[in-house]
Amino acid sequence: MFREIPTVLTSEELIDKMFRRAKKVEVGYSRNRLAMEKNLSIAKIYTARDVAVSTLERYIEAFPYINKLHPFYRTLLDLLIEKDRYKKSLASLKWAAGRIDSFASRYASKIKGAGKVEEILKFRREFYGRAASVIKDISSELEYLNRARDTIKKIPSIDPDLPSVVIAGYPNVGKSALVNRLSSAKPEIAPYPFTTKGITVGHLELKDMRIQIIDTPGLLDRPLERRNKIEVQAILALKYLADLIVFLLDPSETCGYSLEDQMKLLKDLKDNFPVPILVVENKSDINKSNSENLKISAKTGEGIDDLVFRIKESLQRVDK
Ligand SMILES: Nc1nc2c(ncn2[C@@H]2O[C@H](COP(=O)(O)OP(=O)(O)OP(=O)(O)O)[C@@H](O)[C@H]2O)c(=O)[nH]1
Ligand SMILES: [Mg+2]
Repeated sequence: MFREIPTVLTSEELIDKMFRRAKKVEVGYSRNRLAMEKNLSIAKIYTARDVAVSTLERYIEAFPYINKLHPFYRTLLDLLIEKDRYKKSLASLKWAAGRIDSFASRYASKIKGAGKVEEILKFRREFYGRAASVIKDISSELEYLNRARDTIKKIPSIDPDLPSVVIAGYPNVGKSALVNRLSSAKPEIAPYPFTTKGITVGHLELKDMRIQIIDTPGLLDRPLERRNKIEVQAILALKYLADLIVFLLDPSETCGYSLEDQMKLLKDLKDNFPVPILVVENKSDINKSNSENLKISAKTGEGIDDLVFRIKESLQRVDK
């Protein structure tokens, strides 16, 4: 959803683009040299204005309006960009477009009233100079927005409005295996700030429901206390996305973590996520505990139907 933001030109590139287009403008021949020069200059000015204004407006349109975003995205953006600077930069683009537009009208009417060709050319040059200087005035804002664009593009493209299940649990308990097992198509990796791996999004297609299954490698796989503040917030942003957390335990401990440590992580998530948590034991093919928890094997498929039933049941209770 954030992929469509165009590259933001530097002020030099934008000025260059403006003049290059204006240079190409031609008008029909007229015997009246003065009238012809006027038409030509006005057409050039309007072309330059159109290039500048439409480019700037395209940027303003393309950058997301943070306050209107889904809270999941809003939280991530708040962490990733300086919100005030972002808003000010977009406002200054709007200001620049307005300035250039009004210079264009003013100089076009000056040209209309001009009595000599030299005057026309002088006004045209003056317009160019002023338009270029307006764009130079916003050069740091343009550069900042281009950096913000790179950051925004790293935000995962997931549909926050689909019912979503987030899979949590220590490394190697079988989270990815489960997402693969549940997803009809190949899960896609969406970049996520603060992890190198990104999060994986698969879809569980049921007759009457499409459910997003999200694997979060490196995020919900160890206690929050071992994270810095920003990372914690980025992790907690997942609460806006998750309608249900499936917490995977590996009672076989072949994952390399004791069941005791795994239970500690579960408690940590319970304390921090105001989201229903379904505890599921994986690897039932090699180890079965005598607990009440749902038991599955992501490897053999045992218990998966029950799990799907439980997920569906839990999601139907939430109103989306
Ligand atoms: N026997 C058995 N092995 C399993 C099962 N599910 C996963 N595994 C194995 O456990 C190992 C880890 O599985 P992954 O799905 O990569 O685990 P993960 O939780 O995604 O691990 P990270 O991405 O590192 O957090 C792999 O070797 C899997 O083949 C299962 O149900 N039974
Ligand atoms: Mg994994």
